[in-house]
Amino acid sequence: MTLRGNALVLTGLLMLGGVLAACSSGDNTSASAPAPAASVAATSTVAPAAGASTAAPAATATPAADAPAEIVGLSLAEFGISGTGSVAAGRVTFEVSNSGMSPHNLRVVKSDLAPDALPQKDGMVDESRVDVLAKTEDIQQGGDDVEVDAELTAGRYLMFCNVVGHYQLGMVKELIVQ
Ligand SMILES: [Cu+2]
Repeated sequence: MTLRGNALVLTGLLMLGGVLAACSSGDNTSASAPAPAASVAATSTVAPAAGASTAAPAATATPAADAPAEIVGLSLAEFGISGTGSVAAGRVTFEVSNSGMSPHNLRVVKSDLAPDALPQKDGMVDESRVDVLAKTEDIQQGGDDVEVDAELTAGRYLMFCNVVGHYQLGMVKELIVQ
C-alpha cells in the first residue's frame, strides 16, 4: 500500500509540475520571473531559441561572406607573366596589370598538364577544351589594373595570356592552390 501511495503522490507531483510548466510557459516572456521559477526557466529558454531560429542562420552566414579573398597579383608583359605563384584555397582575387607594350589578357584554368601542353587552335589555347575559371578583357598598354574573382579549390592551375601567339611565346604561369 505504501508503494501505491508513493505512486499516487508521485503522479500528483507530476501533474502539478505539468500545470506549473503550462502556466509558466504562458508568461515566460516576462524576464523578471521570481527565483522559484528557475527550474522552469531552464526549459523555457529553448522555446524562444526555436522561435528566433531565422536569426541564427544569418549570423553564421555573415563571417563566411566577409572572409577576405586571397590576392594573386600578376604583371603581364612580352612575353611572360610574373607575380604570385601560390595561394590558399577559397575566394581568390586576381589583380592583373599590363606592364608591357601591347595588349594582354589573363585566363585561369585548373590543369595538371605541363605549362606548354594546353590544347591549342589557331595560335591560341582552345578555350572550348579547357575550363576557364577566371578571365579578363584585353588590358591595353598603360591601362588600369583589372580585378577578377574566382573560387578555387586546392590543386594546380595554369594562368596564361590568350592573345594570338602569346601563350606559345611563354605567357603562362603555374599557380598552386593549397
Ligand atoms: Cu599577352
